[in-house]
Amino acid sequence: MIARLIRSTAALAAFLSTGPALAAAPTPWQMGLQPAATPIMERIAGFHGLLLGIITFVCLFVLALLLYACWRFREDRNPVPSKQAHNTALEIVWTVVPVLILVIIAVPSFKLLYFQDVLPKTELTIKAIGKQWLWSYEYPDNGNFTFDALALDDTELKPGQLRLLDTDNIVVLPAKTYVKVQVTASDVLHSWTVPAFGVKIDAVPGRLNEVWLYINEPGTYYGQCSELCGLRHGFMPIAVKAVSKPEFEAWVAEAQKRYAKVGEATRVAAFADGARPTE
Ligand SMILES: [Cu+2]
Repeated sequence: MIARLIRSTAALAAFLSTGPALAAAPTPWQMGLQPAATPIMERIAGFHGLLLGIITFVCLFVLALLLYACWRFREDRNPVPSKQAHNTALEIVWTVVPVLILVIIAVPSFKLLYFQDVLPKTELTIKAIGKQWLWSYEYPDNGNFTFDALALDDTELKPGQLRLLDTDNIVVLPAKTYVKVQVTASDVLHSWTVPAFGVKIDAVPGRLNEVWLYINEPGTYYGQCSELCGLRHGFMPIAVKAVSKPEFEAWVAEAQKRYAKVGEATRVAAFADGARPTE
């Protein structure tokens, strides 16, 4: 137990000392949500805090009532039970108070829902396509190149790379930019999910879903397919690297040379030897 505590404290210290260019990934013994990297996630975290406050208050209040009733109406203190079955005032209160609590929750909830749903004017569009079991990405605004991002095998991991989270090709996006992510699938349902972005959107074959991102700070952010999609569902991670705009332009110039255009036969350099992952 103490060893666990020390380990988790060390993990937390290591995590906190990574500075602003943080890797938003799950950490051992993590409590709570990953640090928010977008305005959407900041609001989700705030709303989560509000709900946690309300539910804590409700639970403590009900517990206190139960304990009081057990003590106040125990047999030796209250030998003759009351026959009363109705109390109009009390019934109005216990109907109206929960309704008020729901209204207090509903207002910020709907505001957040529309904040997520209504796309602001975006400066860049990318497309994520879920496939069994990898993600393909397209950059239609930057020369329409495309690449696949596959999970790294345990033997391929370099120091610092995260098992089941890092991919062979990484999605690079500019920070401090409004980005539209179009999400679809080519076979079954998948879900493009990055917790630090507050994004979880289904990838549905034959349908184009949209979500927007504004990544506050450069860093590497991780997520995973979050719709049970088959045998290797747990092996199609999402790795997004947010960089400054000049760095993004430099990466685009290089990516245009390295990756195929949409519609061309895909160059699969990483698997030139035919060693596709076993399915
Ligand atoms: Cu999937």
